[in-house]
Amino acid sequence: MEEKQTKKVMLSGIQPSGDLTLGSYLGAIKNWSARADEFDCYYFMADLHSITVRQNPADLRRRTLEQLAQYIACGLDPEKNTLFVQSHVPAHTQLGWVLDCYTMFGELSRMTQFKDKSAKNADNINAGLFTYPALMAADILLYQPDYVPVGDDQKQHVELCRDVATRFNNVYGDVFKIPEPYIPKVGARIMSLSTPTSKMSKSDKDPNGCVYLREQPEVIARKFKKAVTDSDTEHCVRFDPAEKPGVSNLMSIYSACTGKSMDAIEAEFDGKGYGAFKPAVGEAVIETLRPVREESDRLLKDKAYLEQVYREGAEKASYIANKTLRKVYKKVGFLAK
Ligand code: ATP
Ligand code: LTN
Repeated sequence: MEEKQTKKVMLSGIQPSGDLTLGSYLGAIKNWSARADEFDCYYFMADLHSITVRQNPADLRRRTLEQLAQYIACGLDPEKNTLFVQSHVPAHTQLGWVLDCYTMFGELSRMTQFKDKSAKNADNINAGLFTYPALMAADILLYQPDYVPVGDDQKQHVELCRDVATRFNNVYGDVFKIPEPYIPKVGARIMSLSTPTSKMSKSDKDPNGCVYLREQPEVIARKFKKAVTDSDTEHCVRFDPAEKPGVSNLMSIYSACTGKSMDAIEAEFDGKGYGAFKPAVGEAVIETLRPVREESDRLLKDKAYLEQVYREGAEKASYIANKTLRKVYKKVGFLAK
């Protein structure tokens, strides 16, 4: 008898807390779109997560829709991927509460993102910011994914999710699949162009450090010409993240955009110095992002289409998520309706 082939599952999300950056594209989204045929894929706009930091409501709404347009423009075909808004699927908050009760205070206290964000938002260290990884674990576990494609900074949260799922399974049997983080070899941590020792981040106050997906080519070119390189005297293009963080970051970006190896890049710019290298990286980025900008601009003119995508997405996502939620509710002992 022929066996039914079930595809492996991939899932990830990004907070609509700012405009998407080259970092989130190379670290995460690029990997999402490459695997749509092989996997059953779920990608969402993590709006519930984004209110852990104060947001302007109108901006949040606009960015959530823009983010959906950019997901599609990056190559996520809504026919092959389930694209949805996190707050449209109530199972996330429902399972989030249950997992709050299976996540330890000590575990949450160790999360680097919590420490970083509470330092940056000292006047608003709210409970949501603290328990955020338990909600993220719920986002993931509802869909029983095999892989969670994220950048390096999210690895700690995926590991916590695995620990919470294992703890739950140890009590109640095999309820959750234990997922693996899926992190790219090049581009897992793109650094700021102006401060190459800190991560490029969409909520960064310095706009020169960050390249946004929908930015105009002239602006991108200018940012790369101004990118901080290193104050060493050799002025050569060599990959050495400890000694030459600025140049090494630009090399990672160039490699991720062109597919060239570090050796090939060193050879290409041998004897040419930073003056030739920086504009070349800018050009490679402009060409990588051009189709994303053009296609997302086009999609944003068709609001009805985008609405249809997120409504259908929420329906498909809810169906799967509610199956897991029902099982969890039953296991923990909630009386059936
Ligand atoms: P925020 O500033 O709001 O914290 P962010 O710019 O750091 O946001 P996220 O929304 O946290 O980005 O991340 C979206 C996805 O992109 C995550 O999977 C994250 O790991 C990845 N990512 C974000 N920034 C980078 C980066 N600089 N390099 C590689 N991957 C990144
Ligand atoms: N925490 C992530 C966004 C996020 C996520 C998820 C990623 C929320 N839920 C589930 C993967 C899977 C961030 O801040 N980048």
